[in-house]
Amino acid sequence: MKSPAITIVGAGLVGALLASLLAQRGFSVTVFERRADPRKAGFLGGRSINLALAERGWHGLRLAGLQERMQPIAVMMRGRMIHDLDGQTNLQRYGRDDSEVIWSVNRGSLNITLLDAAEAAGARVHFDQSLDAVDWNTSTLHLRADDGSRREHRADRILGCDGAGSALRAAMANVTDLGERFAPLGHGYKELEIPALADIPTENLSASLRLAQARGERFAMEPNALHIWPRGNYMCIALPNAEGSFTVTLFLANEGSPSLASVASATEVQAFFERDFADVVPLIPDLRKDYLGNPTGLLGTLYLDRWHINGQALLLGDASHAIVPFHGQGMNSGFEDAVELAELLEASPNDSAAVFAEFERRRKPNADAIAEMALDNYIEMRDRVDDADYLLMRELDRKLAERHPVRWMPRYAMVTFTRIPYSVALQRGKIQAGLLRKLVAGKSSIAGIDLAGADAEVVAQLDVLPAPM
Ligand code: FAD
Ligand code: 8R5
Repeated sequence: MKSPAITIVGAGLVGALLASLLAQRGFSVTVFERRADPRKAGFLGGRSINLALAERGWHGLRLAGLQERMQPIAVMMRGRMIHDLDGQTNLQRYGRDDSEVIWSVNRGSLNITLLDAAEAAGARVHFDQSLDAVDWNTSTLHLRADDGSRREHRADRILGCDGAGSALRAAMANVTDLGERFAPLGHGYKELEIPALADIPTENLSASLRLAQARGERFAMEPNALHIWPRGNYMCIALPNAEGSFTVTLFLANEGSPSLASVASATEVQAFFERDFADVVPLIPDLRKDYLGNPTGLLGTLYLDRWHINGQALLLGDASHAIVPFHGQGMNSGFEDAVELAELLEASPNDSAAVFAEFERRRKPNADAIAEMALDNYIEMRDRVDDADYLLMRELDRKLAERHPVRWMPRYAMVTFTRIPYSVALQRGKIQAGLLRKLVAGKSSIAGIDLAGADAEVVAQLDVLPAPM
């Protein structure tokens, strides 16, 4: 039997994984990617950008046979390292032990690993091919290369993995109302770099970091953590890179004070960081240059009512549900899309109309749920992590999880360490948060809380968790 043909637009993280999973299952896969081949063009040069990989992401990589290749180059992040205003730090563990952690991986290395696997599985990936338009009557993609040359490609089934600015989505919107809505967050971000310890001028370093540098240590801060500088309405975070540097991201309102608009000159940047992030200033030798030279990142949530047109085209990953970054789940949720779609297509290879409709039916509630939880987590990270009643709730959350391992799981853990559907995590999280709020009201320590009374409520309000996946 001839293998059904599938065309994928975009060989970013989701497109490359999906190409692997479908080629493995015997589909004839063709991919068109706008950028040059990162294996040739030196994607790894320039800035080091990293991503947090969690269980949903690892699951996709495992199915593509890539866990062994990524694990050695991933840096474990055990928890949040909170940096307060006077430079004190405190680690809040994400999970119970080192089996419940997240991993920092380099985007370039991950993309290359995924592309190698897709090609090894038989997918044909064409680089420097940008989707321009689609002729829906003849199901033909119109593609263009950088030198202006054009190409047409007949494609009966088109999968759009071309990211938040999807060209396929725009082409679909020409013929169908997708119910598209973009909700801007009102905050943007700037990326900065803490170089590897060897590359930081010695005169910037404290006595103990000078010793560490002399000993040849790689990192200027604790490597096995996601660092957070929570400052109320804004924050910085930093993720470690395997070679010893950290990528720092400042998240800040677009307008108002302070804001990306008000912190705009070299002097303002220096003064703002010295006031709010003093401990990290000496570790970012190019602070002003990074801030003024790097583009401002845009943040918001993309919602669509429809992800597909009949059996012809389907959007997945950021193309259909771009979200704010604060749960570190954009790629993770996109990988979950790729796995679910590959499984549905494998089961019904010749009924793409039914598969696309079923995919949307299953995934849309989960996409909406993680979009909402990602927005919540901004408030938690920037404002709540260092406050007393939050810390008490967190302690009780963990205590109840210990007392009721089959019923209670902190929402962060459901999202990050399991494949429990996001919509279930959201719904159970609401019940748990309601109980937590009630139990800690007026209390200042766990000793004052009636745990036996809490136990009864937990059993009454929460079913047994879905089986571990
Ligand atoms: P992309 O990875 O954006 O890939 C889209 C691809 O389509 C690109 O290769 C692009 O060149 C190509 N393309 C675009 N237009 C066309 C066209 N017209 N024709 C052909 N090809 C085209 N997620 C996490 O889970 N954890 C994190 O810690 C995390 N950190 C992030 C940090 C940063 C700085 C950013 C920006 C995002 C982060 N995300 C994170 C989100 C994550 O990057 C995205 O959710 C994920 O990359 C989505 O994958 P995708 O394949 O849908 O889109
Ligand atoms: N994305 C992340 C988390 C949750 C951390 C926690 C948060 C940077 C543009 Cl902001 C952010 C998380 O709750 O303690 N896990 O992974 C990744 C995050 O931001 C990424 C690096 C980012 C888009 C810039």
